[in-house]
Amino acid sequence: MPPTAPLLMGVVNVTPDSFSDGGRWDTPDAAIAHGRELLADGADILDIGGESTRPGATRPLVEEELARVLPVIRELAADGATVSVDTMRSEVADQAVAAGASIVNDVSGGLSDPRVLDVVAATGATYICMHWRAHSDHMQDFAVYDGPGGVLAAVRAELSARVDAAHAAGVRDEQIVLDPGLGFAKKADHNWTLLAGLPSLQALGYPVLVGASRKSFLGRLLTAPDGTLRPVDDREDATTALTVLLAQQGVWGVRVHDVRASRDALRALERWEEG
Ligand code: PMM
Repeated sequence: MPPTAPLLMGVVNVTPDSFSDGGRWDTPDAAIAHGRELLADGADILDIGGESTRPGATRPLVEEELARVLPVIRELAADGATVSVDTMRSEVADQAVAAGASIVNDVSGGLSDPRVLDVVAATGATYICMHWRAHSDHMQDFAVYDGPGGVLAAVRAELSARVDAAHAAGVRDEQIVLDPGLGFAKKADHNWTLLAGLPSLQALGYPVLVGASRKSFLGRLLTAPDGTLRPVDDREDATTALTVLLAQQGVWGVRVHDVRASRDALRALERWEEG
């Protein structure tokens, strides 16, 4: 039996400064229109975020983050979309769920604001718990994995500890999805090791979501002979190839910017598997 197709999570960054699409959808109307396009392209989930996590980013005020995401969540949830809020803040998670989000995507796995776990427990939202070590302004200082088993063993153990914290706050197993956090306190080779080692993370017993779309390890992979990294908006073919490979690994979800390309690729894979 081929694995079930992964859910496609389309990215709606309502930010002026995200690394891949910063500033393109930073008004509520533009973000809502973009979310609708992603739905038409075949997104299963819309991930709406108001804080950029690109390396070196500074954090918005909580009021700014709320003002960015709430109108977008309200409108897209009213359209019937499954909405995820990409936030590390309990106030934002709480108000986002009240506005119609059913998934809390916390890139800090509850480390930045542990009260996010209380909100998840109280609301029953699905919880995407990502591997994370530090805020973006200094996260690359923490891309060191010298212990036995290297990056894979460390990410596995640190995610496991976050699951324990979620349980302690009252979050149920059925709510939890794990994410290796590609690019967050990770060097390019760390990301490839994590991708190759996904079965070891899946063996923790939770669904897994992966966000590789347009990240800098793909830019590095596709470096030109003169040493120039492949630009962010030209990493789509590699991203789509990873969607297919991740589907074959049986992941629960793939977080992408270009939903149409990944949807087309998954259709081809599905048809292939039918024989
Ligand atoms: N990556 C980014 C933002 N949010 N959420 C999850 N769960 N996993 C990720 O890998 C992830 C994320 C950064 O990428 P972006 O700036 O393109 O949104």
